[in-house]
Amino acid sequence: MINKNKIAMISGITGQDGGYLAKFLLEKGYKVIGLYRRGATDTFSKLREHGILDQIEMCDFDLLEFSNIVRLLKKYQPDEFYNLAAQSFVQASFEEPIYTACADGLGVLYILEAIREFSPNTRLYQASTSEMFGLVQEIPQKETTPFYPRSPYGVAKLMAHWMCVNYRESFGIFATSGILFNHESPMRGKEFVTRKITSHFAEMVTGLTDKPLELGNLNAKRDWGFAGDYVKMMWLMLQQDKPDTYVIATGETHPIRDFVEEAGKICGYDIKWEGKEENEVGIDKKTGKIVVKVNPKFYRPAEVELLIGNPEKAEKQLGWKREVNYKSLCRMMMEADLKRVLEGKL
Ligand code: G4F
Repeated sequence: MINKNKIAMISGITGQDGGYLAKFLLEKGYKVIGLYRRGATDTFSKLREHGILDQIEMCDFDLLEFSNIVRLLKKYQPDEFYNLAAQSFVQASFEEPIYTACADGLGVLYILEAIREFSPNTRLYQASTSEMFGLVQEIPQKETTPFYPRSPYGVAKLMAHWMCVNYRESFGIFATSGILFNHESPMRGKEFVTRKITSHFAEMVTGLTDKPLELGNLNAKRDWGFAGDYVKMMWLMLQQDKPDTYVIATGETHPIRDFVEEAGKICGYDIKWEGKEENEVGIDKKTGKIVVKVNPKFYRPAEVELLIGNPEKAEKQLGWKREVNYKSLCRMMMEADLKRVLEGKL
């Protein structure tokens, strides 16, 4: 309980990271102000599942409403502001590029301006992303790797990242940018590939569906960590003497098909692959049943083929080490979805 009187404001609190971070900060004694967008499809279910909803003061918030951001900052003068709000689904950003650019790019500038004018002592954590590396210019990617985003989402996030750097250098605002690689958990939305896989397999193996799982590019590689580990880094970054930029990653990468096989194994499927590209299928060797099928509908106009991060700076400077590895993460997610199916809560 070292931070009894500190106030943390978390935008995007209803998302995966918001729940883990709020829980972590409440345990540290923070007063947590949760900002959420009224009408967002994702409501309070994750906060309820964490058992913390009644401990958070919830406020309406919209990244595109400057006056609303100003009022909140003036009223609470938070010690720490974690900006986790965003249109965070890469594929959707190709269909909603303007909204994505406004929310994920301009929205962060609104927050920075509001901090600069009305709450200059607030420390900002900006949720940056490995999507900014896109067509990677170096392997593995670190803080100094040149950026090459491959989606409107990545471009918008890059604008936000550079705004943080600029406000740091120009106005002395404590704006820290955490370049987080993919981070997953049982609280991940089902539109993201890992959770799409575990939720579908849970339904398939329990007989709730007999349809194969339909996926896009099986060969893209991701560096997947556990969201519960990564939120601790967000906090650590704001406890430093100076704002900075940090890569948070595991340093391991796996293709999507590997995660499919791993999750499948936990459900008793032994998957072999047949066919090529859009005709590829995954067949359970024991039953001969097709359990996975490629559907080009899920291909992206421009793909990020490979992500693998180098977390050395964060490990050294922040003294951080992840606790959950790839296989345990996959098992944790698969088992959580199997349990949800059995309890009728998927
Ligand atoms: O799970 P994804 O949708 O995550 P993506 O695009 O890597 O983005 C996530 O991580 C970023 C950090 O690097 C965050 F900034 C971002 O907000 C988000 O959290 O897709 C992962 C990979 C892609 O290569 C995609 O093409 O999986 C491939 N994939 C193949 N089939 C699929 C599917 N992705 C989804 N969502 N659905 C599929 O059916």
